[in-house]
Amino acid sequence: MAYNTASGTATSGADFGASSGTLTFAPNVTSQTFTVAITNDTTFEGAENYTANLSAPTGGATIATGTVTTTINDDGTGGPPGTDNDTPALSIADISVVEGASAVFTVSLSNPSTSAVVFTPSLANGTATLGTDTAGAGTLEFNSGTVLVPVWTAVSGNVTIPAGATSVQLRLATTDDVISEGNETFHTHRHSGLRRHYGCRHRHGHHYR
Ligand SMILES: [Ca+2]
Ligand SMILES: [Ca+2]
Ligand SMILES: [Ca+2]
Ligand SMILES: [Ca+2]
Repeated sequence: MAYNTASGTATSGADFGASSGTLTFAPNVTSQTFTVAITNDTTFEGAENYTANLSAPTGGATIATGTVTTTINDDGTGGPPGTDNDTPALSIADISVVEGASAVFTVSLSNPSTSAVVFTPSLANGTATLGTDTAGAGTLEFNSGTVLVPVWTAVSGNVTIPAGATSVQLRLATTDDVISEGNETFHTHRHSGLRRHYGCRHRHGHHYR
């Protein structure tokens, strides 16, 4: 009996190794196995599937179930023998800026995704007061260009990290006053993605008088 694999939403040769051959059942033997190698990459793809198919039986056998579908999970729900998890997690790093300069934050993804990742940034006072020590929270911008050639665009609710990208920059101007205030902080929050929940982590932006 012949067997082979075929792409479904998973791609043969990329997400799994193509497998084909012939299974021979010796007299009185009732089962045989074949193996399909699954590729472990670091990109989040979500569940994908392929099929394994049987054909051309000999010796008078017929095929009862000739096709099985296998689903490949990469979100930690795959179960034994592994719990591979490529689910991207968002993080944002602390920065310091000189008063009067713009605070530029980088929001990073732990893993690239084949889908766009959408999140909602928000700002909160630390010892710095939004709108006084910084520009108003409504003036937060994101970089819709590249790091080398930035295109600063006003944030209107959500920010999208395109499929395949692993970071986006946010920018907020700080206010250059003549008052000695010491070092001040404010917080950038990034809230849940629309596609899945990423949790919320707070980071501080510092600016120096
Ligand atoms: Ca894939
Ligand atoms: Ca894959
Ligand atoms: Ca993986
Ligand atoms: Ca993957």
